[in-house]
Amino acid sequence: MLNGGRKAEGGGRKPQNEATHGDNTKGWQKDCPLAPLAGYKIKKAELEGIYVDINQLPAGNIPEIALAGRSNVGKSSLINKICNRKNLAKSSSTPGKTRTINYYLINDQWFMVDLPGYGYARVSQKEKARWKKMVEAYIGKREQLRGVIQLLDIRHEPGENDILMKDWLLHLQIPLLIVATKADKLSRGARMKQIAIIRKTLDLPEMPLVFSAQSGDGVEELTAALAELL
Ligand SMILES: Nc1nc2c(ncn2[C@@H]2O[C@H](COP(=O)(O)OP(=O)(O)O)[C@@H](O)[C@H]2O)c(=O)[nH]1
Ligand SMILES: [Mg+2]
Repeated sequence: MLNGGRKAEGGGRKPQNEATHGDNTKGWQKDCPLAPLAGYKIKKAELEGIYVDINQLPAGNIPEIALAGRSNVGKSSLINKICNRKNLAKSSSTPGKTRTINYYLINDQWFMVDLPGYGYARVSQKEKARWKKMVEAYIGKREQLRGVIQLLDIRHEPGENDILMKDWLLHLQIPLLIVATKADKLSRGARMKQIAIIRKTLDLPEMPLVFSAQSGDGVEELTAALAELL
């Protein structure tokens, strides 16, 4: 997990008083930090709302984890997979259409936030500007934000927007997890090669999490990482 050099606890926007994994895990966490997280399960997921205006986002202090990435990178598919649901998040065959922020309430505890995808060529400058304003305002100001999952297609070298997004998140010291999606599309050898390219292009100190919504690779690791972010 990248966090701009910041220690995992303290600092940033993380509240000091909340234990989202249930009080019974507190003792565990002290002695063996990963033990309770490895078993974290998403048991309940529901669409909470679809927003076009960040001024209308839910009030209150429910923690949020946002998903960022290019259109078509596999955000909706990832949500469906880790929530074990077929059509919770609409996977669109016309990428770039949705410029909304979609909120999913997970385990009645936290929100997974599907941000509109960037970098889709066939939208107008005006649309792009609107996207930029909305996502910048969300990531820059949202107090409830605990971390961002940035998705990259494992087959492609990260683009300019991917690099800008990652640098910006680090700059803001927002905990960041990079996930390489669509792993099933490559052989094992090709995966390793692409992961090396992604690491180099984004200057990552660690491996991205390798994920496939088709095969289920990486689901448990990702779920544990989400729990850790909260
Ligand atoms: N083979 C494969 N296809 C995927 C995977 N994830 C997404 N896709 C496909 O990629 C396309 C875009 O996925 P979607 O989840 O809608 O991307 P989004 O625009 O980021 O929400 C769809 O046709 C998906 O079926 C994956 O892990 N493996
Ligand atoms: Mg989507």
